[in-house]
Amino acid sequence: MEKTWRWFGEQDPITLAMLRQIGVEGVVTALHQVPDGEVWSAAAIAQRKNYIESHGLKWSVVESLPVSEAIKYAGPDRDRLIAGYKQSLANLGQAGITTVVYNFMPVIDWIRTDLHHQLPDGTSTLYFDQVRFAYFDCCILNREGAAADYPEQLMQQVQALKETITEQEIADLVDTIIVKTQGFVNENFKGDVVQPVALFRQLLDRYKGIGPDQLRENLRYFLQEVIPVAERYGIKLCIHPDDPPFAVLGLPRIVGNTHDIEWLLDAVDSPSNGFTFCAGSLSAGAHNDIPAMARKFAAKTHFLHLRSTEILPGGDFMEASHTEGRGHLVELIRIFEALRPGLPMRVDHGKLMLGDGDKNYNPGYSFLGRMYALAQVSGMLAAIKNE
Ligand code: DNO
Repeated sequence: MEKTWRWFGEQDPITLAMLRQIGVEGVVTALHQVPDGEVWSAAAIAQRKNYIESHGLKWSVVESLPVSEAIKYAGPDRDRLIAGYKQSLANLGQAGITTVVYNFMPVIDWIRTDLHHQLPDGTSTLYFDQVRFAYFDCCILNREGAAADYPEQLMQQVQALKETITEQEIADLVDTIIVKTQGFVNENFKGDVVQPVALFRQLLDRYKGIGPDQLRENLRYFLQEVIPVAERYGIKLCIHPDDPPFAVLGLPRIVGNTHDIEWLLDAVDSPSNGFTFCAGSLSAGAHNDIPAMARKFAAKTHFLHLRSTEILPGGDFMEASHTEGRGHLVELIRIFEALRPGLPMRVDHGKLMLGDGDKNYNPGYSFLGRMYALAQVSGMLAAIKNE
């Protein structure tokens, strides 16, 4: 396995020199400065690649080359945007950067309701609270028909929360769900989002009438266009699964279980049409058996995200330690080492520990927490190699 690390570019307070000291071999990054829908120029790619290489590292994976919203909902602009996507792929391929992550989640990428869930040992982790999320949907977004999407008992808890939630908690919930978790990865919420709720509603509106089948057709259309270009340049495109892996806010999500992944891989049968095996996202769905999925999809996995989650009795979930939880990382490393040695791997969603919390890192992307996780994973890897 190649040990990689998600790095956010020259602005990242975690420098490449730091990464070399902790055993990182390859860099995962994106041209975050390029606005949505614009082509990644050969010059901008070369500049980033040279910067990485001048620090003795290599640019192993692009995460992500974002798929514009209008491609997902099949807006009038989609063919122009797809043409741009192909050009970006060609430019990456010509630069020899051939593992490219994307996702097809409408409007909102990964979702958490609390970025500072305190653990008894003094560290904190990311948390998804079902009741607070339903509150956000039903009482902040006021989405039409939202209440019908939740079980009766959960709605009773939402009613109870309504009585006690403070203005500050409401503001924090909006900031967490829309701004903080999205701002650094989601083109819809880049920069200063002045009216996040209003913007969010507008984005949701574009998906009115689009169910899972239609979204699948839009994904198929995209793949049929871009995969031939990826093939030409030896690029392995690898879709990131939905996080969490189930429908939210009335939006379809179509990469959340074994059936979905089979559909995706069949939609265009090509070595360039692959998967990012994110054990954390997949494990947040009680329906997913992670080691079984790893065995099934190892051949089409081009990139591995090693993290784990724990589903709590009421249905909330949170990030688990990298040595525990539903991700079964020991077994996963064993499977991928046997079937796909050399695959790039990164740890994900570190805890906040030992002062990480004061550093303003992107949520989930702490330094010490991720370094600790990388050390855990490196230990597992060494033990498995020795078996
Ligand atoms: C969050 C990440 C996601 C993921 C993208 C991939 O921490 O797991 O933002 O990178 O969805 O396109």
